[in-house]
Amino acid sequence: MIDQVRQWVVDARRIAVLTGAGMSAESGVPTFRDAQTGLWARFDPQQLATEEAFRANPALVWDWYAMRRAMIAEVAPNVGHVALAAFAQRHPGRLTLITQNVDGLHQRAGSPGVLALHGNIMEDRWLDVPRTCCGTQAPLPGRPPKCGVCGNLRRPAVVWFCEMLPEQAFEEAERAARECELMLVVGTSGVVYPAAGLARMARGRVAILNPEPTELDDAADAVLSGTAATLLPQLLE
Ligand code: BV8
Repeated sequence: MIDQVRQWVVDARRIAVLTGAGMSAESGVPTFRDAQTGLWARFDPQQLATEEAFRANPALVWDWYAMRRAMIAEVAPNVGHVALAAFAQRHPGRLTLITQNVDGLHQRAGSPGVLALHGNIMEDRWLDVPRTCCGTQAPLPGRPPKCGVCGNLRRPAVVWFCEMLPEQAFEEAERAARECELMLVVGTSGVVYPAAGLARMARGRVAILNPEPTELDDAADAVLSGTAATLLPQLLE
């Protein structure tokens, strides 16, 4: 089956790639649903990754992100990230990379034009926007940092549950799905929408790369049972 998918890669002029947390597992970043190390196991992202939780307990949610930021700062892109970046550099304009991941590892590996649907955990922004005052004053240090004039809080620049995805990025991702001849779906359980829905929008063939079954397997033309760092270098060499 991998030889078949490799031929699909060779033949496809437009390739879309949708990645999830499993893409970064071999870099040492826990996935959300891995029972042993996954963040779902130790924290309930349904509770923590929401504006409601942040407003209710800003320090707790800020600390959760600070712990994740520190962990991500210690890791590096794996050979799967590097294979995607190298392919995009060898074939400009042929591969569109769409990620649900907030760890920035695709960008650090050198992938161009990454469509980061859920934002970037290493950046933050003001909680209350649009801003009406104190635009000049730097936020006061704290957990989370806050504005000394109006009390506005800094928050991670990620998309929380029940928040809209960045409009332009998602529009470009939908277009890439609808125009592609091949979509590689790598390291995602296919549970979180609307990102997972892109795999069902794909015009072309869909190949899933995952060591476990996913919620999207029924939409696939091929399911490769394996890891991102093992399969991607073989498919994209
Ligand atoms: C929204 C940032 C409109 C924060 C994240 C239908 C339509 C629209 C919305 C919904 C819908 N149904 C439900 C919803 C609501 C909700 C949702 O999808 N809920 C789920 C839980 C049911 N969606 C939303 O709220 C989205 N917004 O819809 O806006 C709207 C507005 C108002 C009201 C309603 C709707 C926003 C979703 C974004 C949430 N933010 N991240 C943060 O990180 O703190 S999502 C989070 O989950 C991460 O980004 C993660 O990437 C993502 C998805 O999970 P996966 O990537 O798939 O990771 P997972 O752990 O699940 O799986 C890992 C996989 O890797 C496994 O399959 C494993 O086998 C595999 N694996 C392991 N090792 C490897 C591997 N694969 C390869 N190699 C390996 N080595």
